Amino acid sequence: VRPTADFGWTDYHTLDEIYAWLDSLVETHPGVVTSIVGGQSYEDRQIKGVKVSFKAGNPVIILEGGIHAAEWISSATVTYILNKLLTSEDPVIADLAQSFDYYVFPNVNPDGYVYSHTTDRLWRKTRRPVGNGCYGADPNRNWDFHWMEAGASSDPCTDYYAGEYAFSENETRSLAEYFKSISDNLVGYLDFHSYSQLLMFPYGHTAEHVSNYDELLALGLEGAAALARNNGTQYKVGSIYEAIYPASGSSLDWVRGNLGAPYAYVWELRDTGRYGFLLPANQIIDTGEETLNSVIVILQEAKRN
Ligand code: ING
Ligand code: ZN
Repeated sequence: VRPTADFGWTDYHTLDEIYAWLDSLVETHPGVVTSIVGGQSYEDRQIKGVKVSFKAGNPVIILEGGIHAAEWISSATVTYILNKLLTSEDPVIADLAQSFDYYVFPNVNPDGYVYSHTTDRLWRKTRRPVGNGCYGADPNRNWDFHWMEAGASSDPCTDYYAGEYAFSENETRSLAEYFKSISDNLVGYLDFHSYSQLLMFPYGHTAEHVSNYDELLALGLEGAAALARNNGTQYKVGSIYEAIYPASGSSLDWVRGNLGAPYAYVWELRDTGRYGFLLPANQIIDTGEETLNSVIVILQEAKRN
């Protein structure tokens, strides 16, 4: 397992490597980084994360990655941003690092992530046997908020299987409990998927606008402009329902609908289909850097309010 200094962002990492790196941060940033467990998977792996807190009582931001196993750039981008929060000498980033308590989970679907490394590179779901000889529910359709109302399937053999009932999956059920436990001062939820180059916000289950739709749209457009600055990468901005497709039972809708996080965003990272889920590792750093630019814009606004 690679030590921290060599973690690098030039290759995608295995789950064990990412978890070892998270553990190493506790040693390299004592008093700032603590190890946290957000939940448990069907195959009994931890949903491991870290909390970054420079001072007590800050408002809370959650970063979620890897809910879909195939989307490796999601986990890589979350670790990239986490590393910058801890090490950047840019005063803007250092200030944002100190202004919030961050709960960071690069791999909220660990069984799926392992399976995508060992067996099926394009695997999306969890890994529980769910009937008809098929495996896994879509962990981004299984949350208990307008569950199974739109853009989800009741067929266990499809990629968009919502599960037998809301929170039927260990991963989503345990993670939701954890999120509730840290939700007192929750202001932001930043979620990362791939691919399509979209920056989106709730809701996915309905075309109806969330209460701060206008602000989320305007801020999203500012974020997308900042994202384009380095490499010209173009993003579209809108609600999930409008920008991609109806989708209910997602973590983003649940966090917004149940916990009320005002700044809830999801990135569909690079690219637009040339490589799709198989984004080459030599694009991780550029993706991380441009995405961080948009994250900064959103966090600065969250800090002002
Ligand atoms: N896209 C996401 C999906 O779960 C999404 C889009 C994100 C929907 C967040 C709802 C909430 O379908 C991919 N590629 O997984
Ligand atoms: Zn996804």
